Amino acid sequence: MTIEIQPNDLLVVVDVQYDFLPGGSLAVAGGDEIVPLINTLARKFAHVVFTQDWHPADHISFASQHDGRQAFEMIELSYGPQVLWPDHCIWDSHGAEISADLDIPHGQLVIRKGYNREIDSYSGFQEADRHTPTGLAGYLNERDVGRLYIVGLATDFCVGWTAIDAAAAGFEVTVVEDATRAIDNGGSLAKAWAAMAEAGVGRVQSKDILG
Ligand code: VGL
Ligand code: ZN
Repeated sequence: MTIEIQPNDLLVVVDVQYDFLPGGSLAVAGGDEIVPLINTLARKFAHVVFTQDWHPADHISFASQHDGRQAFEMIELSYGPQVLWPDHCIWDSHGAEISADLDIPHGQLVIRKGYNREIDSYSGFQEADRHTPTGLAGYLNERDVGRLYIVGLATDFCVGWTAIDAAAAGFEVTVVEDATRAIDNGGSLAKAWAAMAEAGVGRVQSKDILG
């Protein structure tokens, strides 16, 4: 059965930025493969918004800021465990730009996240302290949107956390699995799908929407 996208449904395109694409500093395997599919899906939606990972050069999530630490190690920060990343999506750098291969002229909003030096933000809704809002829920509520569909990078970090926070904010939310790609570091992908299922996040394939 094909899902009928309604006029007030909204597509969230998460972090399709050069640093997460092949050649980028935190490249997600196959990240470029989803771009044409996202373009096709976006034509079904009257409403599309983007998230953009947007860090200062000395961001606390960068391994380079922690003596003797390597990328992909875990550390404990004031708000809990944090994966250390290679420097990525430094504001105003090429790597932070949203891919020009996205062809979504009707996109309506770009919400930036991760700009506070001391707090990471995978989610488009709330920073990793689980407290500081980005404003996206307020924006969506004020616009009276319907269901949310989420695509982009990476399934197990920014897509997953955005989906879970969208559900917590009261939205009916579905991830389009084949329009995402994962980092999958230390079992993170399986963990993310379990957490999304627990939160009531739907999981479909693009053919369920495109027919
Ligand atoms: C992301 C790690 C660090 C993502 C962002 O977009 O999934 N992952 N920053
Ligand atoms: Zn980041």
